[in-house]
Amino acid sequence: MFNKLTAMPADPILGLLTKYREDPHSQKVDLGVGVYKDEAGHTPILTCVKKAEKFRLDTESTKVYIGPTGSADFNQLMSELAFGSDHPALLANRVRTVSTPGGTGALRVAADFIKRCNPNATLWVSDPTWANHTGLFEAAGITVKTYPYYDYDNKTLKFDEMKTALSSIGADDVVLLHACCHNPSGMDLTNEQWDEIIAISANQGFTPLIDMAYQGFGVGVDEDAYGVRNMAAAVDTMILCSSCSKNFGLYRERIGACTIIGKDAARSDIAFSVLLYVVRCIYSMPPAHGAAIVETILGSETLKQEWLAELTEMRERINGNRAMLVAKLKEKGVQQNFDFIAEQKGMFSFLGITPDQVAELQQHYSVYMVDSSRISIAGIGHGNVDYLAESIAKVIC
Ligand code: PLP
Ligand code: TYF
Repeated sequence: MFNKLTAMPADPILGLLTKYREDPHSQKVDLGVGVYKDEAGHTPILTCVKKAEKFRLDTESTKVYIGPTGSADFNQLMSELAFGSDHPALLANRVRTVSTPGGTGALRVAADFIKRCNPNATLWVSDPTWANHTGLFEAAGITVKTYPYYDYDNKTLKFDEMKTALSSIGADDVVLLHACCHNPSGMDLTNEQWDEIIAISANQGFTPLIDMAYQGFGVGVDEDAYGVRNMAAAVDTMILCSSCSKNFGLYRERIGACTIIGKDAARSDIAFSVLLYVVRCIYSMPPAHGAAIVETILGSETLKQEWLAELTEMRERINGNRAMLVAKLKEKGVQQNFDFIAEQKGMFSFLGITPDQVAELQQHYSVYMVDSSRISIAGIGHGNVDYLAESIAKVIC
């Protein structure tokens, strides 16, 4: 049965982590996988999460099946977090949400749902996009194509080309947009650019699928949802895939949400029944523990304030790292302009160096990043930034 199989390549991002762990170098630097790390290089459990977990442990009375939608409270609080509690789509009862196993689960549910809406739909993703997007949607039998996005030469957006490409996409297709903290480029749309993309989406009639894996990591919880909120107010149909992995630090609990918005309440109900059918066919029901933590936090004003403070601390550390790396590179005599790193948002930026230079950094200096030269900014700290900047300077100068 298994004899005809040929080996698949390992996940290039997660594979780096294994290599890094096995490297004995005392000054090794991990800029690979996108997880938040503190100054000590540790990914801590948020204090608000610990408190919520203790509360659940003390009060939980059953582990009975939760049903395919997951927790109704979690779903409601997550859609309010994404859209704001008084959003017109919520008030018009057009929003339907299911809890999912992480943002990845939300994307896979969305993929199978799209396949049922239109088996011939093409999904358009930014060039570049998160490495898993393509595989996830192709696994559901969806054709994936790209629209221009990041300008590697000028470290900016190919905004005019992006608009031209989106202006030729029709109502049968789906366009995937990153809500904020674009993975892998760190290059986000400004609010004014979002306004233009939203106008094109409404005009063309395609369905926007917004992937929000980093709400609160860019500018702030509300600011990062600008595109999500204004898109949802302007189009008839939309899909939102959210993740609680980064902003609640719940990576291994696997919790996220898939939200659909239909043209009116009746059509949203029909679409929701299909969404639930899709869920039943994949994993039946989502895990409950992560959702219980998030709903406890978002449902308590005190814990929510604590969460917002911890999220702000994570965001500010990352932004501080961006500025620190740029300053250190200058200090080490690097002539090349890296100012763009300080201006980009979220966990990632491309250094913009060649694959050979990436390999040299890994082999000679034990500095780990994805082949594309994407760096995970959270891996930088006061303790390693000198060594990191010196290593980069030696490789590129
Ligand atoms: N979407 C993007 C853009 C991501 O970077 C990630 C990775 O963290 C995900 C989705 C999936 O997140 P999760 O770990 O919740 O499955
Ligand atoms: O891009 C990243 O690094 C994060 C984490 O299969 C991640 O999104 C990477 C690979 C993967 C799942 C999550």
